[in-house]
Amino acid sequence: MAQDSMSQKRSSKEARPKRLLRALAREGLERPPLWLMRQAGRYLPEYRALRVRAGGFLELCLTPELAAEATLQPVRRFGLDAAILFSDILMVPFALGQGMRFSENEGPILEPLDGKARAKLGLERLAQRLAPVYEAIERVRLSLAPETALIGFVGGPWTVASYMVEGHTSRDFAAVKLLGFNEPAEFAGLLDLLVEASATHLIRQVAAGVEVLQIFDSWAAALAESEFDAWCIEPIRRIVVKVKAAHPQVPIIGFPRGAGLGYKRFVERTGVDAIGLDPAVPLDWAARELQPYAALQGNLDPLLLVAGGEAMQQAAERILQSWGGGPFIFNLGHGVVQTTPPEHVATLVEIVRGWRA
Ligand code: 1CP
Repeated sequence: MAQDSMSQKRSSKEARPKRLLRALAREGLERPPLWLMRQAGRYLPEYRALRVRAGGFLELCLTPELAAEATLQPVRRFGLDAAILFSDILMVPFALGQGMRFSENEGPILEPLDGKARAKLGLERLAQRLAPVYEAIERVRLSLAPETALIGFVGGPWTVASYMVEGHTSRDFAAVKLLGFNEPAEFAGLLDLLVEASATHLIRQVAAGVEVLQIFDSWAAALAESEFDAWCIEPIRRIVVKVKAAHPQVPIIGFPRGAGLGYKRFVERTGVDAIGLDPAVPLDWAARELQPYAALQGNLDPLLLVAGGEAMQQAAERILQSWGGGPFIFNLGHGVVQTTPPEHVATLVEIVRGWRA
């Protein structure tokens, strides 16, 4: 009898659609789903151990068993509503044939993209080079709880192009902007290649088992209005069209970080289902101007998660009050930073779980 009611309970739980998918379908929920950008990574001791085992970051991304384990670690520890595939936005340039390495201290270092290196880039080996990523997705799906959604992703073409052209993290984006201003046809060709590669990679991630997609345009704030339209909005709009043609049911979250007033045009023109917002976005403005058209995602300052305590609690509650009545996904306004105490993440999960609209 007890056994019976337990299995009944379990099957009714399995039948309930995942909370993240419900928010993305713009259902009103009693509490929002919660996941965190960069929820896997070096602030977790179990991740640091895994990275040592892998020998390097690229090796970790390209060994399906280990990438699946890194994906599952934060979900296991905190019980979040979604897992995000452990991978990187720079897997696309890697798969296009640009040499790269990840240094412990300097971050990504990419092969200089001179004429010769640029001519070498191509889509031919994309599927083969990214096969371990799709295998990692299949593995994650096998061990993920039925209520947890799996998110796949790519970088926005502008952000990925910035790493490809600059060769590393940039402060001023001088090389990539000057390529765009001085050699517009050449730069348009690079963005076209990235649109094609990114759409293909997203479509394959869905085929392997991801249920939600996010496009990270992390450096959108560096662009003036007309370049924001041409280099951020337009390539992402084209990716959304291609992905929706193949998988109309899969929701897409856009994250043009730091877009300011441009978030509104981004939502209107790209066709994304949800919009990721950085910590600087005013809560009332987003509720009024964006939430009627797209689910909101964000926007707690990642340093408040480092600080914890009252400051974090009050900020989290302000966000919940402002956005929790409509379609909303609780998240940070950018990724978890390395100095974050894991206990603060557990506290944040309790705050969001305990809140009611
Ligand atoms: O040393 C290490 O262990 C590597 C650190 C690390 C990690 C954990 C890198 C190198 N990438 C990742 C994983 C990662 N990157 C994920 C999956 C894990 C998760 O979210 O839980 C995702 C979604 C990304 C996306 C990513 N990579 C972005 C977009 C999001 C953002 O933070 O703006 C960007 C810009 C990158 C580039 C990148 N990868 C890694 C580094 C150090 C960088 C450079 C970051 C920078 O330029 O500031």
